[in-house]
Amino acid sequence: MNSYCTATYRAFDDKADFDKKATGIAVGLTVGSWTELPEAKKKDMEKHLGKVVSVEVHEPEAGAAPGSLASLRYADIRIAYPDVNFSRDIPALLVTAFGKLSMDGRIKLLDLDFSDEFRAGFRGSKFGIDGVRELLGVHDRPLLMSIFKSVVGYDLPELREQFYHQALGGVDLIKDDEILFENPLTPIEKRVEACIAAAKEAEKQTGQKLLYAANLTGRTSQLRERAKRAIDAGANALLFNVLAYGFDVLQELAEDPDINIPIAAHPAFAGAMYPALEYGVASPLLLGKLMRLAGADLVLFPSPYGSVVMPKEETLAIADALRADAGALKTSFPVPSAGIHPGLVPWLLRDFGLQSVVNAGGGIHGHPLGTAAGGQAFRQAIDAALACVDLEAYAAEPGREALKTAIERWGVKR
Ligand code: 1AE
Repeated sequence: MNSYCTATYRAFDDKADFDKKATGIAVGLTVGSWTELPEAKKKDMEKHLGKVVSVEVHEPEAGAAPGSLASLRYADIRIAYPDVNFSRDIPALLVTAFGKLSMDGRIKLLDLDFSDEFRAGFRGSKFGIDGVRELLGVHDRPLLMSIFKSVVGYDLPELREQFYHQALGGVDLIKDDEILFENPLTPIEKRVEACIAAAKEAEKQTGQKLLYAANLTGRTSQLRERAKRAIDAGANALLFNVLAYGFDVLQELAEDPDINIPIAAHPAFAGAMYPALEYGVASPLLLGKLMRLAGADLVLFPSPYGSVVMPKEETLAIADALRADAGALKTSFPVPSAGIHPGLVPWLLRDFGLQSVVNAGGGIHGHPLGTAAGGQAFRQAIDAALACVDLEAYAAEPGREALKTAIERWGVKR
């Protein structure tokens, strides 16, 4: 029996016959032409033919705000593509379902439903939420991640110092800034050696384990060897700019038996793909489903209330795609990020729950009492939110100067 992967599109057009358009897509992206084929050939080609599953037309609503979705004429179209047409890899599926079509008028790819057969070709992440928690020994609260800031042009002792202060604040993970590339001052192996040494020193004081996600960069052909050298130097996690390289490169790294450490996916470049209403790829597919399928253990994306924002329903849909049941695929940690400060923590917990990572750069380094206090303020904010205690009331108690000062600096979102 044939199995199919199903794509959902939103196509916009003021006049089009959407049923005809859907048939054109289903035929055009599979067998190319149908009506002209001789009957005998049709029998052979049937198993390769795309099928229109549904077409739901939405007419513009009177009085809708100009430019809003409701003001536009569009159709949600579902097309099933036979698995027999493409190999078991993300590039093949993307080119089938949204290759040429992505350039053909006002159309956005909303979703892809993978057949069991297609999904069986993927191992997903090696660690997932449970595996990362196991490495850290933390099971009862959201994790806290800190981001290096001011890294370009700095040398190893300077990065080590910055790392040490972040570690002292009680964070669980520290990630490189995504713009720190291979460079003579702080090549990845040297960076890893220096930062892991700082992590061990900090652990003596905090008693806390820590993962350092070192940014894996450079030419694709060199990534595997570079990752292995970083691991030999002590690396215990990696950061990867997935969209600049492609999902398949992430999959190669995640499946490599010698790269046995978690991979955090950075969303850099995603803004070129998801925000337009009428074009591109919807963010829950781009940063949720596909990241998880390709093997990300943690996925960063903009939050609904920081400095770089994304509509809340999209952020929740990304988190859902990373954690929903997906057969044998492990879950991935949602990491809503950008402009996060302690006053947002109750919102982050309410919206993303325990199985998420609170992540901040400026919200830690910019703490008036220093970077370590920045981490401590977040840990205190997490404790308060878990106890369902008002942040300001919690901060007013003795020993909570870090949180109190952070609230003075950034406020509390109400
Ligand atoms: C969505 C990615 C966020 C990110 O990578 C980053 O560096 C955030 O920094 P802050 O927390 O906004 O300073």
